[in-house]
Amino acid sequence: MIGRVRFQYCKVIIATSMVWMMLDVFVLMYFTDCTDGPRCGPQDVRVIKQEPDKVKSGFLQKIFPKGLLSSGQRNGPGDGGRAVKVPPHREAEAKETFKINQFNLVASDMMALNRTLPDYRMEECRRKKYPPVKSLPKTSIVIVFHNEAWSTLLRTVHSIIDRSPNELLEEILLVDDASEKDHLGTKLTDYVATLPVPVHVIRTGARIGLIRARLKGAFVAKGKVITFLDAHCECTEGWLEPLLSEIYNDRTSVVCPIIDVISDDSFEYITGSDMTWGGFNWKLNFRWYQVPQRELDRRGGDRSMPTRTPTMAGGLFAIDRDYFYEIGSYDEGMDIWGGENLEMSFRVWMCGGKIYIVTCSRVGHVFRKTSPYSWPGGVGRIINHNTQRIVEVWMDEYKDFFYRINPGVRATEYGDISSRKKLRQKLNCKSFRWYLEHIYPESQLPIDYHSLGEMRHKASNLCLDTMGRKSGEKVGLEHCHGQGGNQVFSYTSKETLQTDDLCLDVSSLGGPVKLFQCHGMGGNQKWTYDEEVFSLTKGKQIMGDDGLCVSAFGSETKFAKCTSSGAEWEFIQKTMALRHVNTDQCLGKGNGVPSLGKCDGSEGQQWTLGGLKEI
Ligand code: LR7
Ligand code: MN
Repeated sequence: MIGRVRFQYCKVIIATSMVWMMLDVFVLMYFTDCTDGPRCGPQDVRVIKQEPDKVKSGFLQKIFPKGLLSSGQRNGPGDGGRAVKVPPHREAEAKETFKINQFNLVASDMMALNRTLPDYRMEECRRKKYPPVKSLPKTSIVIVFHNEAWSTLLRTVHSIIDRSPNELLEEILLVDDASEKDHLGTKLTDYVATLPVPVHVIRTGARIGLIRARLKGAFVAKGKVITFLDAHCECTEGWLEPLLSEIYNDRTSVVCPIIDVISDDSFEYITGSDMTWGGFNWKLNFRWYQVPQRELDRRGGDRSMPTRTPTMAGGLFAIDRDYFYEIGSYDEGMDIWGGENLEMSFRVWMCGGKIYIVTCSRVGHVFRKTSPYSWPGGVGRIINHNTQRIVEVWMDEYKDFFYRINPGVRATEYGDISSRKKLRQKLNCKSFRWYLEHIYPESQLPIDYHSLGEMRHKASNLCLDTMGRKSGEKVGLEHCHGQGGNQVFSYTSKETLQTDDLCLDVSSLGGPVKLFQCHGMGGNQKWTYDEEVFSLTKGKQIMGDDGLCVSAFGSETKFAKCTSSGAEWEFIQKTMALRHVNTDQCLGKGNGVPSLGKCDGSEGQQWTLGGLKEI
């Protein structure tokens, strides 16, 4: 209610102070006690002195909502993207209200709805010339939300209006997914009616989840392009033009900004790296990984060029509206949250489109550690339901890999997928293998693999176990439980021993065997398994498939024509040893933990790999 009153107060003031000379007085009045007093509360858009000629020409009234004027240098909480310091007497309140949205609501409410942010773009981006605004396509911006806080939602909206050429904004569509907060009712509709670009609130009625809510927004969107944003974002200077100009150049490009981090605790704006792209792990969770050299080379080392990304985070992207429908919009069968980003990523790449991270466009997003809202039917049910719809429609034979890792997922129903399968056929999409080979060869999901299952140590009959540890930590040995999970490893065709996106890694002779993020470059993560060992004794000749025989040339062995007097070999054994290539040592057990030692062919260095197959 206070907010509403304050807003009225602003309107009254502005109505009587349209003459620019009076603005000075207004500024003073408004700022005097703005440390932590009632005027600095949640709905505060602070006012500072404007350039007189712009005010006279009505510029401000066009750019900012009636009565809410702001620009230039300011020094309030959070301005300049700085961290907000919650005063000591409000710390308890901040802690208490954190759980409402899973971010520091007090900090967010202390900041201006149009706080200032520096221009974070790299130099080359600021110099870049884009097509003139009049030739770029206009965009509708679709923001879906369920119980979003007032200040984060409106800060998203203000940042769009303040930092986009308004000629490019067709409209902003706020899709309310059955929120239960008073401030998102008529207060919101009244507020947005005062904004200088068309902002419409669409109500879904019942809770339909973010995927179907976005579809509702897209359905009424009039812009040539649709830009989707989460409801707790801040767009920075020049964010929109680079996105739209990529689509202008190629309507089958789906484009994302760099997603910077707005701290969930202090609301500090922290720039993200332009050297990461989107991937996914074995559970099909979206993950950020380092952009590989291959992609840097493709861009000729120019970091201001868009990065081709295998997947997108999902919340922030722009797409040509007609193309959005041509390529199959979203899977309407997906519930509440999750999976739609990978589904769209696979679909776009496999069916002829592209996905880019446009490194000249930066938008901040409040990253949260947990989700604040309810999950009807349970988180597990929803995620498993959505994930299976991806796996079943898009992943071909790789679905077996997924189910072997995540057998529990199968217990959840996933509904009817026939229309999505038909879509894939109609669009004549390529295979998932093609996607892995051509778009994502660095994938953590091995394109080919020799084994997938437990790694059992012969002498002790124990199994290699991650112990739930993370990158940089040691791997363990435990009783084999046969339940998969922490004991599932794959020996891949890249010769890594891998579990999810972690690889067995040894960095020094005799050093500990650790888990490390797989880097795909061999090195400390390269292992051979079960190299055959022969010895030259009396015995049989060994003939290969091609009719040639193993022969000895000095200390080397080669295939050569079989002769009656040829070398005779005895096959000793399959070594079953795992040899770490860089150190030329074999994996065994020392002090109860996996460790490397000189390869000696003993039982202590023999391993059986579960799910071994020929590839
Ligand atoms: O039932 C719901 N109805 C909704 O309208 C649940 C959510 N929502 C809204 C919600 O209010 C928010 O505005 O949907 C939006 C996204 O929900 P978040 O903020 O809880 O999602 P997230 O940021 O944790 O998750 C990321 O993955 C999601 C998978 O479904 C979506 O694609 C999100 O848009 C996406 N966010 C981003 O890509 C931002 C960068 C995060 C990363 C990595
Ligand atoms: Mn989000």
